[in-house]
Amino acid sequence: QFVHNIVGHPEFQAGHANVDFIKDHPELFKFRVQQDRGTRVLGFLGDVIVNGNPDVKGLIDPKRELPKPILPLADMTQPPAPGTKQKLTELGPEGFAQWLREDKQIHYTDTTLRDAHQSLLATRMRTFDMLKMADRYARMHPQTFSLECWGGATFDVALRFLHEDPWERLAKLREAVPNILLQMLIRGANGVGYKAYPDNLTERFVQQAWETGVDVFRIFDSLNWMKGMESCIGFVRNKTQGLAEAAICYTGDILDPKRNQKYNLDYYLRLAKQIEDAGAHILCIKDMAGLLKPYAASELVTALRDTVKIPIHLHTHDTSSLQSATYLKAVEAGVDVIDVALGSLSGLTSQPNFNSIVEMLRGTERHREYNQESLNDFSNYFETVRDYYYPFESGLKAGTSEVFQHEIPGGQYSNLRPQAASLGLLDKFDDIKKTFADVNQLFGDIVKVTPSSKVVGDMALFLVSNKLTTQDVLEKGDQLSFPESVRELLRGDIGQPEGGWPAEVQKAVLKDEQPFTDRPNEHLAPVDFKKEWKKFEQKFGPGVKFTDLLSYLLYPKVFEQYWEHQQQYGDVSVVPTRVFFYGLRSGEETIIDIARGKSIIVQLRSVGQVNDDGMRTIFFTLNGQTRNLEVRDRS
Ligand code: BTN
Ligand code: 3PY
Ligand code: ZN
Repeated sequence: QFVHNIVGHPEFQAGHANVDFIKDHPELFKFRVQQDRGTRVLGFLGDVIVNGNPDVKGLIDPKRELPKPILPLADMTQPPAPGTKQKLTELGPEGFAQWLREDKQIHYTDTTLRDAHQSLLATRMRTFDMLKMADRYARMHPQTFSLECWGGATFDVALRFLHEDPWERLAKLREAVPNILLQMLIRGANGVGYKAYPDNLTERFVQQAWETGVDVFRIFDSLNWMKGMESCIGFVRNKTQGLAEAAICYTGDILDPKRNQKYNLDYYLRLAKQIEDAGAHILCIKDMAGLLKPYAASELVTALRDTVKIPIHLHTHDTSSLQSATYLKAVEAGVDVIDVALGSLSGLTSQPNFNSIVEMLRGTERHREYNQESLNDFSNYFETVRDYYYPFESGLKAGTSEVFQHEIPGGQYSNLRPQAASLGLLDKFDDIKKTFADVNQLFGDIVKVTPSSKVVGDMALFLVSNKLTTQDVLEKGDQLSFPESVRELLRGDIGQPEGGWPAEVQKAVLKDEQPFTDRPNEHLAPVDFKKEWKKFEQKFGPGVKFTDLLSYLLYPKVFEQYWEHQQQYGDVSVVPTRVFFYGLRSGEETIIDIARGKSIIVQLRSVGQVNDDGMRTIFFTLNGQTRNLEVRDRS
């Protein structure tokens, strides 16, 4: 932090100043000259040109050509037609839910801007590529139920790797799409994080998300624990006029006698009823790993329609490549909304293909009309955009029925491989997938979705890298020290699974530590927002926003680093993606819209030799004027 001012210094204010105060506090002299936006963004480009973007380090193919995406056609002289957003305002959440349940035509949630890239490209899609198409989409496809565009892992990744503000992303998407419901994924008491947060923090988060633009809150608990969802459902109902959509996470196979001891039809119906009773406006079947097979979908959706009165929204991942059949059966059984992704970002660990599913139903009573030519334009746009993110592709080439054994969620699959690679275990990936299934059984056969799935993954990596089996855990667990996340899970930090934790595993992992069975949030002090805001402003200086405080409270270290980056380089979300990841070549130029109505044209002329101080001079032109910049070569 930069505290320039002696009287503003917290220690001085606390009365701890003496004659040596100035000498002891060199930070008082680290003046930050606030540069203009153009200069700051040049600084960022300079660093990427000289040192590369660390996020793609070692993953770049310099010969790869990256053509420019073609924007889908739309009549931008007209405002977007009214859609589900206006319908929600008109009917209110209860009335809207009833309308949805009674509507005959199938509804579509487009997940391209959240789960599709989370599951295929390690969540790296930037706001830049979303904003180019969003206002066109609002005009061309206003009949879409919702755009899933926020929450899940996007919050963390935006701040941590993309150095952009997730709240700004949401606000800008809201402005571009005033007519279609915007949807987020929230992990109940775990918010958009990996642990339990104080209830009043989640409450403020939900309220702020609504105020910034979220309409549909898809709420789940990673163990299907009602206590992890209930309060969040309440926050949406009490603090917003949005829709509380709560999820049953689907695991196992209700039609397989070997897998349906615990997770059978009765189990899901019971949970669905509890969700309805807790006040959810919509019920979601969240099939995060793509395990819901077609005939099971028939049975489940039919029974759920008989059990609850609220509409049913189905989410799946096409990891096995079977899931369009699941949608067919679910649509026949009366599901109200299904999740799809634009063609070029569909399939494999992502959602089924929007463009094709529309055609699957054409000519039937449940068909909803779409301009297919335009849907294909949008798919083609993202096909080119996807290329820019090639370093983040998972390597999965075809659907795999292995998923029915390992049950790894789509959103985790693309992360587990690089995690294994970073531990030097890539050649053991098959073993890791099998061990993932073993660990699931060791933990008592649990629901696996963020964050519980991450813990199962951590344990699988731990066992494989230490050449241990789940049997070893039971036999000599008392001599082993397990990953911290495994201890937390078995202590009850993220809640209770159906049937409780297996006692002998708990004993082996926790040793003498006592587990708890109540809500982990009960052990957390509520956030004192007045006090936190004051501390926050003092630490980060004036100019911070309330949304920054929320980001900080959820991810303190990540936010701090984001803030440093933001101070040094400004808002880098406006940098075109190709330049953001790969820099510029000599002679190449780029146009950057650094603020509303203000663009700069930057050309890289050349990069100088590294000098004795380890610096290089970079010769740019900015709007035709020569600009030289000194950049440290850290390579
Ligand atoms: C260009 O002129 O096309 C850009 C050249 C950038 C070269 C940078 S300097 C630091 C790093 N080390 C290299 O060998 N190449 C890059
Ligand atoms: C997330 O929590 O990010 C998920 O996508 C879970 O499926
Ligand atoms: Zn998903």
